[in-house]
Amino acid sequence: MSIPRLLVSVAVIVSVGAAAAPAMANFSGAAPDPTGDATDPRSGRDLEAAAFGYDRKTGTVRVAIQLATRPDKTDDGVGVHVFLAHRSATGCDKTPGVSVVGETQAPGGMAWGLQTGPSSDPLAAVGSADNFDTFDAVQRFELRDPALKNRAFDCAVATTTELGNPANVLDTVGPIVLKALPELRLGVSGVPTSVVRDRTRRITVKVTNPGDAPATGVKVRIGRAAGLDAPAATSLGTIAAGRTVTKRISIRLTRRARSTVPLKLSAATGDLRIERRYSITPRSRAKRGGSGGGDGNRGPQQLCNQFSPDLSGQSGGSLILVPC
Ligand SMILES: [Ca+2]
Repeated sequence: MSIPRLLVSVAVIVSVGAAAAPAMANFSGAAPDPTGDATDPRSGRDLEAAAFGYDRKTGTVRVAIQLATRPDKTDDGVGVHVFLAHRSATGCDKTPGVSVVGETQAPGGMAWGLQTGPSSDPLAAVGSADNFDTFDAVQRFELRDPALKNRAFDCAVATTTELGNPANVLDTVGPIVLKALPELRLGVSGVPTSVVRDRTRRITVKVTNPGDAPATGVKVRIGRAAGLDAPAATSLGTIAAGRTVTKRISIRLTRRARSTVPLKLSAATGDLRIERRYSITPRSRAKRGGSGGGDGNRGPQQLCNQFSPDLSGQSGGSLILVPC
């Protein structure tokens, strides 16, 4: 079956992203679930899909679940219970694991608990989370806490449960495997603020993968612009997690460069893309003593990917560009 798209406006996603750290999810996963298989046929009990993202560096868990219908405001709703943990021979049940519970009819009120040892142990940390979409067919919530950092959760499950009786599970999605993801950082140096026409300058690009999986087929691209002579794409191959690759790229402003020329550099692996933008002013002749145009062009803020879990595909989420 096709997985329904997440019905969340871009504006909402951006506002969440702007408040969050630039890191994307280091681990993510999504899965559909059949319609009509909940044990309670009433509105808003039936799960159709769930998506999870986990950023171990900031200790952020993002969740989106899709119900078959919008919860009915005239009834008491349903319990929502999701958890992220580690895989074992018996399922997604090995600690450390974090459990999040709430109700579809309780605005904002989600509670979470972190279990680091046997279930008989007290919870290692607890907290609350906001449900951004109470009463909606798609419900998203996010929790962030230092206690959730570096847990490397690798599986997740979402359930709906009878209100007041969480032992009565009405529908389940998962266990879903959370896949490790690469991440990219793009450093650029040597970009001149101005340059003599037809004189070649070399800039240095440094692409780092601070993520948890290899970044394959990494390419640095330079956007086309009138008067800019630069390679459209430079291949960097695979960058292992934690490694950096450096390349020098030659650029030149031609006679066609009339005024300020935009220089847009991006680095990409798969759907993951980051970019930096600069502008260079052409000059006709060199300043006294050299080719001029120092390396002081810092450009505007770097744009990075922000992860937002959604239900639109196998990756478990969408990547949007936000200021780092
Ligand atoms: Ca279902």
